[in-house]
Amino acid sequence: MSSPAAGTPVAQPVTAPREFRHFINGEFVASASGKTFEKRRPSDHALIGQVSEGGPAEIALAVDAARAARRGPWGSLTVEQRVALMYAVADGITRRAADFVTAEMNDTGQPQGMVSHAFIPRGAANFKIFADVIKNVPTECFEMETPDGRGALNYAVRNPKGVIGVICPWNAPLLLMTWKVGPALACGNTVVVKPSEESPGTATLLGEVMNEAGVPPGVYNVVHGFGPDSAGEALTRHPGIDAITFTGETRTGAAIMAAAAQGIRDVSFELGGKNAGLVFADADLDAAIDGIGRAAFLNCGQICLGTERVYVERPLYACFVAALREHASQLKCGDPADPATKLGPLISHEHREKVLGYYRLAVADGATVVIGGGVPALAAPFSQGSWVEPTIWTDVPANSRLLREEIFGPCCAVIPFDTEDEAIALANDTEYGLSTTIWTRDLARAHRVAKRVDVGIAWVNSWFLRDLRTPFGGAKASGIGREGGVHSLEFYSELRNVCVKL
Ligand code: NAD
Ligand code: 6OD
Repeated sequence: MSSPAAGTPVAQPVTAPREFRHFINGEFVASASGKTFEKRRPSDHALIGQVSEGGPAEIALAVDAARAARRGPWGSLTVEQRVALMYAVADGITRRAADFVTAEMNDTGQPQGMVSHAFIPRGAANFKIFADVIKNVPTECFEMETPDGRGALNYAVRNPKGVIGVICPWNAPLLLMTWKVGPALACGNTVVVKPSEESPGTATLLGEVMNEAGVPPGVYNVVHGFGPDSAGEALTRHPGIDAITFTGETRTGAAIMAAAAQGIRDVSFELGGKNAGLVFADADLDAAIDGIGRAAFLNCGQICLGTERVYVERPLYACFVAALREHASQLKCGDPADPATKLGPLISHEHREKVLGYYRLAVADGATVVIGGGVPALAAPFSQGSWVEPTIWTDVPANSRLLREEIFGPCCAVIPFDTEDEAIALANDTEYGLSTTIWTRDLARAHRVAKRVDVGIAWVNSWFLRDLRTPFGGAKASGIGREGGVHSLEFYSELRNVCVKL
C-alpha cells in the first residue's frame, strides 16, 4: 500500500467546527439540557462539530411532531401529492450533491469517488424508487359468490403503520437511512430518525432538503445521540413509535427487539455478517481478484456485505493469494478528497482498536500475515487519523475467532477447499447469513451453490450489485425481514381486508 507523497492534496481544513442540531417539526433545535458531544473526522481527527445529544425529552418532542403530521398534513395528501414531494426531495439531494458528499466524507472518511458516484446518488434514488413503487402497487380484489346471490367484493387496502422509528449505522449513512425513510414516507408514515453518533451530517442536511422541497413539518424528524441510555434507547421505548426499522450490529438488534416487545411492535432488521467468498478453479481470475478485492477492502472493509472469509479451490489457491496480495498492495490511502485515494480510514480510533485487536489475534493464533497487519505511516495531518493497513491472512486455524466474528475492517482470511460440498459447508459454518459471492464460469454450479448457501443475497461473478427494487435482507443472525422495492411495503404498511356485500 502506498502512502501520500509530500505535495499531494490535503484534506479541506475545518474552518469552524459546526453545530449539528436535532431536526424536529421542521426546525433545527438544540437539546433542552444543552448537552453536546464532539464529532471528529476519521481521516485526520480534526474536530468538525458539536452534536446535540438528545434523550427522552427530544424523542418525545419528535414523536409528538411526527404523530401530528401523520394525522394532519401528511395523512391528508393523496398518493400523487406524496409522490411529487418525494421526487422533489430526490431532486433536492441531487442539486446539493456537493454538500452531501462533503458531509459524508467528513463524517466517515470515505474516498470521494465512492461517495459521489455510489452512496449519495443511491440515497437520492431511494426517494424516486419508492415513490414509483407506491404509485404502481396493485391491490388484490376478489369477486365472491354469496348464498343470496348478491355477491361481495373482497379486497385489501394499504394503510401506513403510523410513526416509524429509524435507527441507522455510520458505514453508508445517507444510503442506509434513505432506504428506510423513502419507503416509510411513500406508504404515508412519518419518521423519527436516530442517526449514528458517528455520522450526524447527512441526516441533518436532509432536514434542510425536506424544508426546501416543501415536505410538511413533522414528517421527517432527526434526534441525535447515542444508543443505550440515550436517544436510541429512548426511541425504542417510546410508546408513540409504531414500528422500528434498524440497521446495525446483531447484538444491538437483540436489545432493540426486547424493547419493541413492549407494545408488540414490528421490527425490520438489517444486521451483521461474516460473509464468505467462494472462488472455484475455473473462475476468471482477474474478475475474481477485482471482485473479492472490493468485497474485502471497499469502504475500508466497513460494509455489512464485505467478505472476510475467502475460500479458494486448491488448484487456484497459491495463484489467488499472490494476486490478491498484489491487489491490496496497490490500494492507495490518504486524503479522501484526492481522487487517487482508494482506501479511507476506519470510522474512529475506538473502532481501530477493535480491528487491531483482531490483527494481533491473527498473530497469536499462528496465522500467516500475507500483507498488512498494522497501521500505515502517513504524513500529517493524516497521521492523526484512524488508519489501518489492508490485511490478508492464510493458515488461520479453523477454530479461530477471526473466522467467526465480524471484524468490520479491511481484512480477510484466504483458505483452500477441495470440493463443492466442502465449499458450501464452509460458507454456511457461521451464525450469520447475509451474503455470499461465488466465482465460477460454470453457471449450473453457480446456481446450485447459490441455492444452498444460507444467505439473503448470493452474488455470482459480482459483488455489491443490486437493483433497488429487489429484496434485500439477511438470513439467520443477519436480520429479520426483507426491504427493497415492493418488499418494503410489507413492513411499512398495514394491509386492511375490506369486504363489501353488494
Ligand atoms: P451499532 O449497532 O453499534 O449502531 C447502530 C445504531 O444503533 C446507532 O445509531 C446506535 O447509536 C444505535 N444503538 C446502539 N445501541 C442501541 C440501543 N440499545 N437501542 C437503540 N439504538 C441503539 O452498529 P454500527 O457500529 O453503527 O454499524 C455497524 C454494524 O452495522 C455492523 O455490524 C454491520 O454489519 C451492520 N450493518 C448491517 C447492514 C445490513 O444491511 N445488514 C448494513 C450496514 C451495516
Ligand atoms: O445498496 C444496497 O443494496 C445495500 N444493501 C447497501 C448496504 C450497505 C451496507 O453496508
